[in-house]
Amino acid sequence: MLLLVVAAARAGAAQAEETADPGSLTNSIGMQLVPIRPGEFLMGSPPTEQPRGVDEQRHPVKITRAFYLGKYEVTQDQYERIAGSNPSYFAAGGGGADSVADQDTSQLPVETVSWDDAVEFCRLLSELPEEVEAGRVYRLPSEAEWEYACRAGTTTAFHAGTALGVRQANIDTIAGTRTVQVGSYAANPFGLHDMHGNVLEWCADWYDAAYYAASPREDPPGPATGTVRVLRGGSWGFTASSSRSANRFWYAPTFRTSCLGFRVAVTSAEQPAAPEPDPPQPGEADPPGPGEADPPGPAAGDLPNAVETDLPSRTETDRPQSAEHVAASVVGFLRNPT
Ligand SMILES: [Ca+2]
Repeated sequence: MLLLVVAAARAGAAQAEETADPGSLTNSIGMQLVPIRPGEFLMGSPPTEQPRGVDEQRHPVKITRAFYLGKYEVTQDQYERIAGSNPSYFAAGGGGADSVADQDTSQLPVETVSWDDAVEFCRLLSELPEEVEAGRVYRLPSEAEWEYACRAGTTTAFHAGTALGVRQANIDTIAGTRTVQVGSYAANPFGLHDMHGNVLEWCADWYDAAYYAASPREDPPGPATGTVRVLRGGSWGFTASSSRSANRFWYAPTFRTSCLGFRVAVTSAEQPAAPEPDPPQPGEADPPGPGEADPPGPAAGDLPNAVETDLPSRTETDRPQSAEHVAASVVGFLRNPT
């Protein structure tokens, strides 16, 4: 009987975590992390994807090191437990408290955090004794890691396809006026939630519009210097096009608004194991190799060897998201006077 109860409980847990990867881990504060395995992909967008920025030149990138990435954006509860405070606008005591008065805000993503705040959170989390013992050093994902994980083998404008609707992500709509609980929308093929929408996510890199033209093909680390840091994925205050997998944003590392949050990455001693390939079937002439059992992506032989050059002749100031970018910034400032 006990076995049946345990089995039933496990079945229930499996149902609740239908996207869980068998190689995922849960850290000492209950944060779930998904293994991201090495692979190649085309970073940026094709010229046919509109609207797009001139900084999205599509080029091949190889991620050579396995890492873990937060299954969800960092929550207000997690942030407060580690940093000792909750700066969020959509929280009791925050400027947007009225709009979440009846909500449990602990599982909303933390926002109104700067790049500096996010990096400090990673440092403090890494110093927890349990995390030190496990050899987990937390950091922000690189811009390339973020897009690789967001695309999860897809080549369309969004991991969910060529368009993004309000049933798929928390993006700007008449109804979408605030953050929502992390994981409220379906995960991408890697099991990651809210890569599109909810809060924009800080990446480790400095931003440089011209970086893709000269970046290394393997594990590009971002420019050596800069004045603004990269953010990815759009937010509740931005329209769908700003959530495109290739879309790039930037803000000063000290900037905070209610649209900005983050998720953590970790390169761990507990390296994700490669999935077991399916056993070859009788009569199968060319069984898949281990690499092919990984999430789908363009084969190395399909990757062009150079940055695509047939870019639209628009200037930086023509970025299609500029108007809403500025609008959301203004909204953020108005809602979060600092
Ligand atoms: Ca997000």
